Amino acid sequence: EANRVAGGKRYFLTTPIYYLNGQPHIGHAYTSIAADVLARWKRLAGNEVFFLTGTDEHGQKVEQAAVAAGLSPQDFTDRLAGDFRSMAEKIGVSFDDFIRTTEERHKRACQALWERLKDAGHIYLGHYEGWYAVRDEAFYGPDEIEERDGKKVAIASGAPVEWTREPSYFFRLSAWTGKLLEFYEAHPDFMAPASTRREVTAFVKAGLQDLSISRTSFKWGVPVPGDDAHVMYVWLDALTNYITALGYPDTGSEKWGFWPADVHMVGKEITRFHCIYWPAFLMAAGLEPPRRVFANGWLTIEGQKMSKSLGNGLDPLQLAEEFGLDPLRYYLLREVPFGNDGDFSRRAVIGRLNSELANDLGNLANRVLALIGKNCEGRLPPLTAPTEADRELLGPVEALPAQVDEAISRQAFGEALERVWVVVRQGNSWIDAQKPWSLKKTDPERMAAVLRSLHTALRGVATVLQPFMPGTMGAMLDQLGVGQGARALSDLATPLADDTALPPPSPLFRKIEDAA
Ligand code: ME8
Repeated sequence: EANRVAGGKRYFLTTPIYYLNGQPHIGHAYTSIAADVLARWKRLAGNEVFFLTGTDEHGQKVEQAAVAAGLSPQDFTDRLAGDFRSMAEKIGVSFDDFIRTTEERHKRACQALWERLKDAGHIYLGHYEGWYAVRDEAFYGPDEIEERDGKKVAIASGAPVEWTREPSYFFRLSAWTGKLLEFYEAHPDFMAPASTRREVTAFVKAGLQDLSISRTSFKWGVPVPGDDAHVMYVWLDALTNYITALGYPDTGSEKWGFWPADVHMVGKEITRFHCIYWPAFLMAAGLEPPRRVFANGWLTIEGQKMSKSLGNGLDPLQLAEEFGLDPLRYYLLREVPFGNDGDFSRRAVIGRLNSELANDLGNLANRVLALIGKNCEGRLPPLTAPTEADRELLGPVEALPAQVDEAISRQAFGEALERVWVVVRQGNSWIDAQKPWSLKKTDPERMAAVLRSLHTALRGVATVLQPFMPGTMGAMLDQLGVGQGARALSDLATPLADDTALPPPSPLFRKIEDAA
């Protein structure tokens, strides 16, 4: 059956773990909301989902931020991790686990991975000399830095770099150049979008150097087993979070069955770590690499780069307050093809809220439900054999779950929404063509059948939109009389009982006047 969506699988997905060096902002919310839509969709399709998010708490950058705040790193990170966690909850991120890299389980996993790599001969002690950017927690080669205003900075990020010389353990990354290229070749879906795949492949083709994976110049990190003078490089520490959460090194557990990850959702600036270092570490440790890394593009705010000094508007909670959480979530995934760079603009949010949510969808639902309330005593009209006209409306509705699934499974969230809006717009022209309001006197049976078809269409639309707008679509399904236990994709095959009593409808979206 072409319209069926396959479920029943284990699905493991992650967000980046965010650095605790400042407050959460809309950029973090962007990746987390996209990952959340994917997690909710996979659950709706009947999969067993494990959705991981959390915070990256070690490293010099966090240590320096703690000092600047006048707190110990532990107190500082405890406080900020709470902010990140509560932000995630408030924007509807339905995580199954929230990992903090300062947890004991994580130290254990990092040290176990280290020992495994060491025992297998992938780690050696040398010493490091080179350019280090604290802000990026990354080393740069001489060709990757330049001078700006008399200061040496990393070309890619603009972060100031310092000449660093210290003893360091190294991971033999140079040995993985060929194996990584083979791996990319054999797994065309491993990296997306295409721009990421091209950039990462080109970088690896240029040849990889061994990677410094320990530091002695500060203490805020996971101690290297057997050599307390060193803490682990924060990216080795951070990437390990994805297996810590599955209980590593206990690979016999039930939870471990979620490895390899189905997708790591990340921002495009951290693809080098996820697409090169991470699979190399894993393969070296005899573990499977993740199935996929998807890199979202970079968000600007009203055409401006997001700056450290947080303007009010960048706080996702304030934006959710201003526009409603669900319109905000909808906008973020609708405005630009996911994977491209994009801009956050208040006018554009308001435009989409007013036209697509309030007019196209909200009004259609309200019109249909008001007509059922008025003309059918608030009871669902009986199911009848569909006419050709009904099939014109309902055929595309039935095809929606498979189409949306196909788009969401490759993280094409905007395409998924466009598919749904094709049906929503069609619903609007269909009701105008069928004119149920004028059938009451002439053909009440056909009026009832038309309203029933529209109800079926609205149920299909609300069901597939739940992952994007969980609160509002929950309310819409309430108004449609769809019980809590009948909201999965598979429930769409079972029609609602005739005569189901529907509550009085109320508007789903609140329009906003555009001040500009
Ligand atoms: O990099 N546009 O953490 P981080 C789009 N701790 N996405 C944005 C964004 C923007 N303007 N700003 C932030 C780290 N993001 C590491 C990750 S993972 C093992 C360790 C999102 O706090 C995007 O997903 O700097 C980006 O990759 C992430 O936040 C960076 O968060």
